[in-house]
Amino acid sequence: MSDAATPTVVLERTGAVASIRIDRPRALNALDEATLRDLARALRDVRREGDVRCLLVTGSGPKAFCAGADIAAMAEMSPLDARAYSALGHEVFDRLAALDVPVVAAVNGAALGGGLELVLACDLVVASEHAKLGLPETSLGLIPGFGGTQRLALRIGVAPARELIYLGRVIDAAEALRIGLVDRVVAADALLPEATKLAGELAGRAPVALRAAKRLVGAAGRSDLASGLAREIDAFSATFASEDRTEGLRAFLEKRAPVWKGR
Ligand code: CO8
Repeated sequence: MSDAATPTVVLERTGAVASIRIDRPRALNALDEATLRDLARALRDVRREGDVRCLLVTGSGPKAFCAGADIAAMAEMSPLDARAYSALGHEVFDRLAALDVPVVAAVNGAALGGGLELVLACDLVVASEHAKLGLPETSLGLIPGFGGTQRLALRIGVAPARELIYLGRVIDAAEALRIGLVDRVVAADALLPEATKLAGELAGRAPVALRAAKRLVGAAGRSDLASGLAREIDAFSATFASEDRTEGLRAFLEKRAPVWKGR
């Protein structure tokens, strides 16, 4: 459990990159209610800071990114309690997915159940070669309850999502890379440097353009193609009202690096 004196989520900032670390290593960073609330607070703080241009999400300790929802807590829950817990997880992960900056997950170990659902709410995923990923809820007589039935299918397709969820299969990083569940796999000691480098690269790119790209790509496949393409025309023309596009095109023509303002 966490309390005000011992928060289970650590928020740090290096330049334009904020990082959130789930810090409950004795329970393999499992997401009890207090940890979900600490995560919600950290996300609120990231939004309030205003000038964050990329967020990195990781877990404390060598073993786990996050071992999922708290199994001990769930053992005591009524269906009503479970509904509230599931809704809280959805609310927090929806807020993470809706952040208007790119989010990079650095998966340092097991990302299981709610832990993988946390990964699925992020934009890009860098995994340690030791990472294990899966939605094993059906092995516990449950189903994924923090968005996994939808976001896994959206990320890797319905057929491979069926196999992982129905069988509760836990896969290694190499297989996760092969099926498109993670984007990069690196040696364990290179994980944070690589993920931080990627976050820095994203933070250095045009914020207005990335914000629009994130919104549009995130909506792909969730509405009909014609509506998505129409939204792209709207967003494309809207970037022409930004200082960033004036700067980006001018910097290209002047053969210099652009200086983004984020507006
Ligand atoms: N919740 C609470 N505690 C946990 C969890 C968890 N999810 N996972 C591990 N722990 C605890 C263990 O109980 C243990 O505590 P203790 O030392 O007090 O006995 C400690 O962390 C270390 O764990 P292990 O000894 O098991 O470590 P191993 O290295 O042997 O194994 C594993 C690591 C493989 C990650 C193993 O711990 C494991 O399988 N954990 C469970 C993974 C899992 O099934 N996750 C899915 C949970 S269900 C879920 O996420 C549903 C999401 C939607 C919820 C909707 C709300 C209703």
